[in-house]
Amino acid sequence: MSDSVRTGTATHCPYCALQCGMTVDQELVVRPREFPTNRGGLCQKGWTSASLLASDRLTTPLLRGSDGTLQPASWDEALSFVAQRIREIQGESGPDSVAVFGGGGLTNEKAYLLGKFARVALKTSQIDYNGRFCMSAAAAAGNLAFGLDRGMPFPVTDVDTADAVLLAGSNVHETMPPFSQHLSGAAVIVVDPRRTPTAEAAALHLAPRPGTDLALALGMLHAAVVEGQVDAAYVRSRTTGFDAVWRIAAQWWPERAELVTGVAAADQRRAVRMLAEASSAYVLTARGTEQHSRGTDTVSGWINLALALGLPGVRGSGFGCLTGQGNGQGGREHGQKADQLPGYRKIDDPEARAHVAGVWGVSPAELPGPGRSAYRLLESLGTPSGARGLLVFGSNPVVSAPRAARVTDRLASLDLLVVADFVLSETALLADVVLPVTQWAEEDGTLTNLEGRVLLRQRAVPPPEGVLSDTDVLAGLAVRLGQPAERFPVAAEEIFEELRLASAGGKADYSGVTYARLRAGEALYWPVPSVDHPGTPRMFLDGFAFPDGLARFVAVDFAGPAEVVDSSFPLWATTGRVLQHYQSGAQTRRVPELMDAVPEVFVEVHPDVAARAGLDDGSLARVVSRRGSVVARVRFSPSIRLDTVFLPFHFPGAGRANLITNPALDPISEMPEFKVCAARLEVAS
Ligand SMILES: Nc1nc2c(c(=O)[nH]1)N[C@H]1C(S)=C(S)[C@@H](COP(=O)(O)OP(=O)(O)OC[C@H]3O[C@@H](n4cnc5c(=O)[nH]c(N)nc54)[C@H](O)[C@@H]3O)O[C@H]1N2
Ligand SMILES: Nc1nc2c(c(=O)[nH]1)N[C@H]1C(S)=C(S)[C@@H](COP(=O)(O)OP(=O)(O)OC[C@H]3O[C@@H](n4cnc5c(=O)[nH]c(N)nc54)[C@H](O)[C@@H]3O)O[C@H]1N2
Ligand code: SF4
Ligand SMILES: [Mo]
Repeated sequence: MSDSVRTGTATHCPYCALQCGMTVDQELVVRPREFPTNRGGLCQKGWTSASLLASDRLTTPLLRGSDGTLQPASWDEALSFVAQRIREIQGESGPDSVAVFGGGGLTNEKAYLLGKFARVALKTSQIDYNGRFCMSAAAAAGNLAFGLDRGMPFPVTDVDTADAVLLAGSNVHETMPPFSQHLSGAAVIVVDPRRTPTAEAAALHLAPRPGTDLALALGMLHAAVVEGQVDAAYVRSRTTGFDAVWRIAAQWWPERAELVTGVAAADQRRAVRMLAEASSAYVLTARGTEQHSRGTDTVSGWINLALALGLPGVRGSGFGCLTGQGNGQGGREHGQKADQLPGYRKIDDPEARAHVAGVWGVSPAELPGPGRSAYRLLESLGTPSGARGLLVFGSNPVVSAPRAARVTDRLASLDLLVVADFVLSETALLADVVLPVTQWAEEDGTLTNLEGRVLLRQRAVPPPEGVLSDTDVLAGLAVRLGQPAERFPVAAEEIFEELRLASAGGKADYSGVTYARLRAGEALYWPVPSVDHPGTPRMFLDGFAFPDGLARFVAVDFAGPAEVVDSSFPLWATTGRVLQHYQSGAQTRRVPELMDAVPEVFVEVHPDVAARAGLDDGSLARVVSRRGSVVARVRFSPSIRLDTVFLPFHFPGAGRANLITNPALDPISEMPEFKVCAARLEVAS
């Protein structure tokens, strides 16, 4: 037996952005591996991740037949059919009549090739991806304040030595369990309306009303100023714009913030003191604080607090956003976003267009401009101004998009829906063509984890017969659409070589990253502008990414959620995750151990609130919003706020939390308001 057979191939988990190190062997046994983010730990999803390699997956293309059912087809039939329909639709209605929807789970190579496929082979501007639903608000706020967006601009292991960490809207104990190791030395402050396992383990739990985090951040900034905790020398030498921010925060004395948020003024002051008195402190945000119709402003509020305390760009302290999907960071850098080209370049910047067009061998004028952001793209499908055809790679919007009933209706109205996936997801079930693709352990590719480190996920096992990689699919379609084959390489390393050139000189510069360096185990954090550059584990130590090197305070004020509660909808509903399920659940609902642990959707509700609605623990509730309703099992939670209920969004059909969510969009990032809507509880009949 060779060594690699016995110990398995070193690779990384298919799920979240922590990208825990693991090995996978020929028997499909997963073992944790020592890696800085997980230090030999894995969560239950990681341990069971090989299950889908063996069972309940697609191994043949499917075409919808004349009887309306999905029928097996050959690859040539399926790809030729798709190409033919694309030609017909675009011939009638123009290039933008075919759209593309990508995902933050795709490798860098796939995300890059998908963006190129859309702009060059389809010539469509209509491409966006599920990352818009994920960290887009934090990315926008990071760009505004620091001139650049790298979720954590420092290695995860830097947090190990922190004295205090504020987690705003993050439930890391369930969403990235091994990350908790990095918090063990710190006094942790958790901001979450629910008493999650993360809040339970914290030194201080602040439980604001959903959608009021910005008022809390303003109250805390006020407290910092009044109690003399602002780092005046830092504010003077490393930032600009404090005065305008203070003019707003001056009106947010903690007692006023308490009225809005429900967080005691004394606790606000205590939290600020903990951060200010720590010699090493971090403020980290996640989806709880970001997925709001004022998500960017809210993150700006936390950044303003961090800047006032002198944390960002200082060794041993900092501000960061905990990116979520496996390649949530890389997925937003290489051009599957409506307004971007590779290297985190803007698609409307003439220099960026000229550079990327040069790498692609086309003229800059041929590249389309910016398209619609994710929800707008989905909502416009099948309407007179929207696309008639859609290709989905790496997302399951029937379950995960806001106002899911409307989105499902739009998808059903398409003339062509193509879904590449390895399982028959709820979105694939609606498709005209389903293309079965290889999975993580069956292919090579790079991902960029939550700390901006580029990782090589290596092929560990051969794919089953009948499946192709996403890159084969894109190349197969591109050639059938008249593109030269050499323009659409399929081998990951070959695509990466092109990505290096395309990203060179951009903000996210990968030109110095090579597979050889990654195979040799080098820890490469972008930017890596040349092959002899060591990478950039810590950004901003010498200055922020603006010509003057100064960070920007951004003047923001609290506005509250996009809808209000009233006598018909008296509660705030919020949504999120449980440990055992991943996202839309397309993958984890197919893993028996995970389904045994959490088999169905539930609604967390305070027993007193449930009683008032006539609901018992374990009974079925209908949670109703102004957009629809979801049926969920009642789970009593004596620690949740009396005005708040919580639902996980991992379940299909009538259990979709997104049947009730509000698609109100943040004007800056176009992030939907997943984390708060007005609702009521009824007994489900
Ligand atoms: N088990 C599991 N792990 C995952 C994932 C998964 O699906 N399952 N997905 C991955 C991905 S893509 C992501 S983006 C991350 C997400 O990771 P997290 O952001 O940690 O996950 P969420 O559960 O969406 O939201 C976190 C918390 O926000 C709270 N919250 C709700 N409303 C508010 C509010 O108004 N203010 C504040 N401060 N908090 C609020 C919720 O109660 C919840 O506990 O997880 C990654 N890891
Ligand atoms: N109510 C509510 N809704 C939410 C959220 C919330 O907190 N509350 N969170 C939002 C967030 S943060 C996110 S990230 C989204 C995620 O939601 P989705 O975009 O639906 O994410 P997944 O469920 O991971 O869907 C990925 C799909 O692609 C497939 N897939 C995985 N890898 C590949 C690949 O390499 N190639 C191809 N072709 N397919 C692949 C999987 O099998 C799965 O079917 O949900 C958002 N929706
Ligand atoms: S924490 Fe994330 S990367 Fe690690 S094992 Fe769990 S899902 Fe996989
Ligand atoms: Mo996410």
